[in-house]
Amino acid sequence: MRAGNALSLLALSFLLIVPYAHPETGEQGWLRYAALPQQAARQYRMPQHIVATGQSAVARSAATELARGLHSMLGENFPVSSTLPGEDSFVLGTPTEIQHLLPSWNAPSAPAPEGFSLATFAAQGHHYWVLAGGTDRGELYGAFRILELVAQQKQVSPGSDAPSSPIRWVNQWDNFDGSIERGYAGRSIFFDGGHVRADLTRVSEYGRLLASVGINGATVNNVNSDLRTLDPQMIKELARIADAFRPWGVRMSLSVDLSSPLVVGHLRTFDPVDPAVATWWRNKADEIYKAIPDFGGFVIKADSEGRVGPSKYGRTPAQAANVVARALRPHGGVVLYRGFVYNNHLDWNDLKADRARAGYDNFRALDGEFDRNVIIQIKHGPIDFQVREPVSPLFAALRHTNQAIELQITQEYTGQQRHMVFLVPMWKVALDTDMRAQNRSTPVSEIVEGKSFHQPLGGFVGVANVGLDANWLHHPMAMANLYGFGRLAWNPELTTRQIIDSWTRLTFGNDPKVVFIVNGLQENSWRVYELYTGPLGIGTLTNILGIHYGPGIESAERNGWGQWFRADNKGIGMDRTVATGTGYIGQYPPELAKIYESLETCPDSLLLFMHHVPYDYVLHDGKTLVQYVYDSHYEGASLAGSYPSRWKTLHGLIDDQRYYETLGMFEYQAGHAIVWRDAVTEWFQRISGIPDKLGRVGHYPNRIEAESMQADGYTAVDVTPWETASGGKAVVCNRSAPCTLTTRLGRPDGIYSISVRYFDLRTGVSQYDLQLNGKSIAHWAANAILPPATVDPHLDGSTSTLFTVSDIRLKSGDTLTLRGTPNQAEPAPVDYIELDKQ
Ligand code: GCV
Repeated sequence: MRAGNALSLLALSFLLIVPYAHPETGEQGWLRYAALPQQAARQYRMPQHIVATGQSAVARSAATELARGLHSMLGENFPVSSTLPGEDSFVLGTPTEIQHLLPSWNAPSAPAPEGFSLATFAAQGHHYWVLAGGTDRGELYGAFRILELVAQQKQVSPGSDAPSSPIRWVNQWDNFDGSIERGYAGRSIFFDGGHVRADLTRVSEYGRLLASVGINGATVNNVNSDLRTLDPQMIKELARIADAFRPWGVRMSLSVDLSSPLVVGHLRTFDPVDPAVATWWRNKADEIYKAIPDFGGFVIKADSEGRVGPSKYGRTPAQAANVVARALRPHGGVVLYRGFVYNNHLDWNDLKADRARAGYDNFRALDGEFDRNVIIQIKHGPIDFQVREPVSPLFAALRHTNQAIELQITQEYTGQQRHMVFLVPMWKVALDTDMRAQNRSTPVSEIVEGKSFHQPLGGFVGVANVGLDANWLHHPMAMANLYGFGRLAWNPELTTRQIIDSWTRLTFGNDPKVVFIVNGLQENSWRVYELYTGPLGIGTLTNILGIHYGPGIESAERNGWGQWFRADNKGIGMDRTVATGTGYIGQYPPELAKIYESLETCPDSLLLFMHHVPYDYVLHDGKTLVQYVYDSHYEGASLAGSYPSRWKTLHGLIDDQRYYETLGMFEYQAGHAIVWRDAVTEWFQRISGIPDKLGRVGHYPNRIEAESMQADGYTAVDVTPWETASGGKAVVCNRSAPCTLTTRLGRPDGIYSISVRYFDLRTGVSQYDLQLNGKSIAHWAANAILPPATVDPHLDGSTSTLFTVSDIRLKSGDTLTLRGTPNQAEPAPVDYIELDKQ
């Protein structure tokens, strides 16, 4: 594979498939570097030597990663040296370093600081592929780009690229005890038992994954920050994490509590305007930079959800952010001050109270008062990562302040990595929203890039919360969100299709059938999830007082959290209009406000976020609101129900480990989507008093309620909230011996699938045995690792689970028995059995 005189390496669409002999855990994410089919590999006529002109750890990573990836995919060895070997070579470095070795090479144009350019060059009878980075990070990003193209069997061509903005960070909400707030993939890769872990291998692997998509910063501890974070001993420990990230160009940063001068420094105050407080922050910054020279900066959550803040002293967020920023500034550090400041004790009886207003109300007046190294980190919507929200009006209100958009990769309100929800389409809607600030085009992406209002810093923050699970995020499909976040942060103009297509090829290979099915499943998954959870901008309709997972509709109402939708038996939705409501809509620039204010122009997808309307209100498509809720939930659950069979068409085309893991996830999701469907539709039917025109809601002819079966040992209990169990009831076995439920079937003879709806708690592992005419036909254990990560002892929409056995021949008069054996504090609970003719 000698280099030709150009980079025209064409190897598109080879249909040869490399058989999947080895099970894969998913730990490599999208960096699998699977061997290319020989015919495809042969098309890449590349130099076989890599020259690393730079000496930094990042420059070395660039060269060794390129060698590792090309070797793995193309099968040849790619030795790395620091001098020219007298043969065709890749040459990696900054322009100055490259010119030192190749004096006759002229840099095409200086790459942007973290950008790169790739060019060919011939000298002294050899061909060189010159990868020049604006910095060593740029080189690394260029090396990963070459590898990504080869892995997808795409052409590698000369050209250049650079990231959209300087801030491309992940946040991890990890606690020092090793738990992760809103983490759904195991324990922390950073911490355990109050300390930094001894073994940080996973941290370095995480750094590699992050770098491969251009992420350059990671805040490693929870924004609800441990008060010991800035303790001298802890800083020493934390420096080890920074060391592990450093070779990948990922700068570590920390979430800090504003009370640190008082709590850690033992001052008598943390008032930001007190000179002693300013000195304390300066000294602390000096101490940190001694231990961590490339430290990124601080993330600050203050005056929100129980965190203290400048309001304690009557000071503003700008005063608080600036005192910290001034301490970091000499070292090149930044402050990400979160715009997520709101009062969670709002008065439900006040019809003008509105949590969505908080970001704008708290920050708008401070525009221009923040120092140049302060960035306001703003969640993409004004509430809190619901399945659908409008963009925060704060983006358009800050015109003299750096901004970063905060996106949530961890699926707190979107299925907690037990449901497949590819979030890039949702993020694209936010980023592409044209705010029309100053009556001109100002899409959110350009605002946070700093382009719209000429701000020097800004960008993208993704709350990732990867954990120790081998595949990082638990659901194999969820890694597309981490990948997609990085790709969008680099270039927000990429399309959803471009992103998912690359991820699928890198993750599962280039087989056209695999690519077609996986792309299709992922691309529509947000829409599907929205269909069976929270419609029309109402919010996710999950239990907001619990773990934010299963349905729990009225938990949003009548409390101080302000996630209200103000339903009564006449209508539903928050009136946020200027005319009659909370006035929130008036926080948008006039052109956008006009669209949202009018029922005629407000998009249906945001209807209940912006307006209060009756249940028989007619949507733009001609359906009444309530009928839309019924139809969309049946449609969504049916689409989720199709995931297992669509996935099964890939059997043999994906390694068995990831195939079966994903299949199990899809089967679970299909069952849980029905819990959602039934809970939301029944709740709407009860409150509105308007029946489903198609007669589906509340009528389940194939269902046998557990409480109506003949019980031995089982007793009926009420389930709370009522809508999360069929008929509002379940049965439990409160004795140590097994209990049974029996029924005599009167169904027409035929082949059936039998589904058992039960509740899987973390408090024990109950056993279930399904018997037909006394003979066991299925046996399973309630041992799923469902959210919550903490023990939830409730029978509810979070623990409700479906087990299905297919291809069972039933005759009229058969006897069906379910035997449940409780275990520890799990009483083998059952909701219903459903028989569906196949
Ligand atoms: C880390 C939501 C989440 C909290 C999170 C908070 C935040 O309220 O439920 O777990 O706290 O957002 O973003 O600060």
